[in-house]
Amino acid sequence: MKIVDARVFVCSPGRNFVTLKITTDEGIYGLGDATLNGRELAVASYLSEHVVPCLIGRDPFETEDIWQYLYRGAYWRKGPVTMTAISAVDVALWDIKGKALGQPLYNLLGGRCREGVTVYAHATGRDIEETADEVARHIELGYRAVRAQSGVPGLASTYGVAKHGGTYEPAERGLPTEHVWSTGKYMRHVPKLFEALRVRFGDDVHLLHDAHHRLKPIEAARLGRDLEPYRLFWLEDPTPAELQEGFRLIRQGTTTPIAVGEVFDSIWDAKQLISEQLIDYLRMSVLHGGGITPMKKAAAFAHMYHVQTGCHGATDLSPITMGAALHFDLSIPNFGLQEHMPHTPETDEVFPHAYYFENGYMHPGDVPGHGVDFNEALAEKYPYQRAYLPVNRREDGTLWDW
Ligand code: CS2
Ligand code: MG
Repeated sequence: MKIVDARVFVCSPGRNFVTLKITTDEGIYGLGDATLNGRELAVASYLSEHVVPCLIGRDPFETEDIWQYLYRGAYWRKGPVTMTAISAVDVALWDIKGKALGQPLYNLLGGRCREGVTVYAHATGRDIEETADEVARHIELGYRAVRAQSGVPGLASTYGVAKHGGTYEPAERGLPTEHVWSTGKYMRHVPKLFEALRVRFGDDVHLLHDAHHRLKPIEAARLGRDLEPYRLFWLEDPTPAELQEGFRLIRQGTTTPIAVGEVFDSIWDAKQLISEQLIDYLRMSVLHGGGITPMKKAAAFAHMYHVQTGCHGATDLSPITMGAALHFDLSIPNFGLQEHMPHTPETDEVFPHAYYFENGYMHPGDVPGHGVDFNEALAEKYPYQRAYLPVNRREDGTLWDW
């Protein structure tokens, strides 16, 4: 079997997505997600201009060698643009492999390790009460785990909370909006949110929170300790993770479990975090983490240190990534939890898929490959529109992490 064509599609059914379609001489095609929120065209160009010419004529079954070729053969390694592009190729090739062998992807990755993939939903609100009502709604829908993010008194906006209610979509068309941030206001507020949630919902539902890279390690230790009475399933991205040893300060200060990694594009970004057991969940995804090939290796390394996976699954990762991630989640021994932000109906129409939600679990479906398709004609009706993630500044104007 040979690769005879590879095309990149950029569309915007409600938000921007980049999709790679690789076609073989036997007519089988595979699909990969190449979406990098706010930098979509960089990945599209990297693929079209530099990667696609090298794929034509290759055997799509040679996933390992093609991955090594694209990673080490480029000389310039790592980085979100490069690794998202490589991910798209890798996932598309695994999709082809599954289709050619007539097997759902999970059977090529080790087979089922569990009945279904436990997912967590997003509950957001402008205040504690609105957020608690959203937690209640998602528990009603059957979710066993809910991430709670609420507005912070004294701040006009904060991460994870839609300005006017409804679902949260951080990328905005036009130039980046600027948000104002106060660590003090935030840290005083969050424990009150989780105290209210535990009083209303008791201890059974798993509660999570995303600090979104905004604290210094010692502040993260303090917040983790203040949240201990509410037994969070995890506190996510407590601090920017370039300084991996910085997480020692967090570990020394709290037993609240830590989840990190959605912005990582290589296991090297997490090696010390894992080997020193500074984190409990690795959030790397098959989209930004280089694809299924490296993620299997990352999960195996994490497993040695009691670290479980907690793959990123926001709406800026397309249904192709959700599909591929569910096959990955189902087939590894140290799966922890999968993020599930349902896409909009127009997105689901462009990306028809076999996966489904039932009773708090997601199931990838059993069709060959990853089970997600791409409606090219429909995608054309949603042309790309440049959009950016917001920028954050402290109250004195200092640029801060968003
Ligand atoms: C967030 C993401 O889902 C999460 O945990 O951190 O929504 C993140 O803000 C977006 O993926 C950025 O594009
Ligand atoms: Mg996050």
